[in-house]
Amino acid sequence: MVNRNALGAMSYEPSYLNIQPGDTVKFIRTAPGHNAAAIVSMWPADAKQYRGNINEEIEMTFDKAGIYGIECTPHMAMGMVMVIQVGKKDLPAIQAPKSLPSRAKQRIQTIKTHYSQQ
Ligand SMILES: [Cu+2]
Repeated sequence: MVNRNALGAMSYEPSYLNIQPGDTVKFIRTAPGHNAAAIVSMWPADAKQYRGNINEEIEMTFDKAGIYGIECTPHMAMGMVMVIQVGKKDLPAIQAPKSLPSRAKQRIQTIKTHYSQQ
């Protein structure tokens, strides 16, 4: 959770992870005032949802393949979101729900472009 990176202000570094079922991700606080929580509308319906408190270095374990959106609750409207893809890397499959704030949708598009080039 950082205040700025290559993708812009208020970001996760990295903003995209491709991991395998059973992997655990720990969110590290490098700047204060952020959290990491499930974007409910961008989360597999039957997967465990997590909601970290502000400044909490939460660990999330992903047992099911799928696409998981993570939000910083206070900065979601500023576009502070990231995507974890469990299973095969498939950036075109990532779709931002229409209900997300516009800057969050823009960030997800930026993530898809940025991480397709890696
Ligand atoms: Cu934040």
